[in-house]
Amino acid sequence: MLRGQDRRQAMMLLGGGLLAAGCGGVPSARSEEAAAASLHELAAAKGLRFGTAMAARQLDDPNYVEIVKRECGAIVAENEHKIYTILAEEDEWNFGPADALARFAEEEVLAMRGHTLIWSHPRWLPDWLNNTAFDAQGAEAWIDSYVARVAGRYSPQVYSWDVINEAVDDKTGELRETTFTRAMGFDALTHSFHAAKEAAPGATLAYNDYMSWEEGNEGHRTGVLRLLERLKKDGAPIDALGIQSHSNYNMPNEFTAERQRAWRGFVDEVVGMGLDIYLTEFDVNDTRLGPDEAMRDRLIADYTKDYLDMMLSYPQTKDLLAWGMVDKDSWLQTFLPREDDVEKRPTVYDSDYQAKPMREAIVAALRAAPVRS
Ligand code: 9MR
Repeated sequence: MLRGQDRRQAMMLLGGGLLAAGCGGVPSARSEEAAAASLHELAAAKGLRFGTAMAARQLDDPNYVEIVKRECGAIVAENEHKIYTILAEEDEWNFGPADALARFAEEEVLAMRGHTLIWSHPRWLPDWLNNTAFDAQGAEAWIDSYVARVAGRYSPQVYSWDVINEAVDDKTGELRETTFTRAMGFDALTHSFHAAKEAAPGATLAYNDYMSWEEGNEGHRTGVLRLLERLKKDGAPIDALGIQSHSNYNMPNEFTAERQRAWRGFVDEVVGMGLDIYLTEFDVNDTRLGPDEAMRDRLIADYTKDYLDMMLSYPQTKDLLAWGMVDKDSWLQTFLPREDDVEKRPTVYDSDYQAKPMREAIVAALRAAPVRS
């Protein structure tokens, strides 16, 4: 079996040959092509990256590994780069799980994305850190040394970092308070970007958040725009907005024309600031749909196509990362549980590792996407 570079080159040739055969071909040749080419190859042909979140424990699941190797050009650590993993206790550094993912990415010639240097939300920072009372200088020094150690360790492998994650309160649109912002105010964010630039000068730097097209997200969207404007004004070296692309509350059949218009307005403002867009955590929640699998898969696939058509129509969109590739491992199985206890179907492959209609929708959206540089 081919591994790493050899495998990828072979796939390139295969993808290129099939693409060439597809030009002007009959419809059946086209669908064969769509079935044969990997999501990564289809994305790469448009100047995009396709990849997925991966947890270190999934390295022990040969079926998951096979899907990642077959379909993906990039991985992002699901939890392994978070402060609560790397530094759960003060001074007890734990790079083991992140290193394991980094090694896998290197062996398989997969690009590696970093998520996240500072999750700007006390719920996801370790208690010992929440309970540390910094003054401004102390907070700055802590950020400098943590970011240097983490981003430095994975530089230049990690091509892009979520420097700050979820700093905006989704209800009020205001900045969340953390031990860092208490000490430094907004400068805690700007400073983190500078620290990341210094530690990983070759990586693109993103602010990542879950504001979405859904009802009730207006304040969150406005807050994120305010935050991005301030980062730009203060000279933070920010390259992109990570749009997580979870749809948690409104169901896939509720992506209405009116919501699409409002959402497009938000994305227009973001690209108007000169930022790229990474779709960093794509999945689709089906909590309130009936249990019928075929019906759910169809609605999820339709939504996937509509959402990706819109987002990939922006040449600024560079990455499409799924938040997991197999249903049974999705965080959504336990988040907002279904009342009927039926398994959710939020990802590309079902729990028997079989591709679902969502995959065809991604193929169609990638094929329809304009080429970007
Ligand atoms: O999928 C992740 C889950 O395993 C973790 O328990 C959870 C808390 O760390 O984070 C999940 O991933 C989140 C991501 O880091 C940030 N955006 C929302 C994602 C889903 O909650």
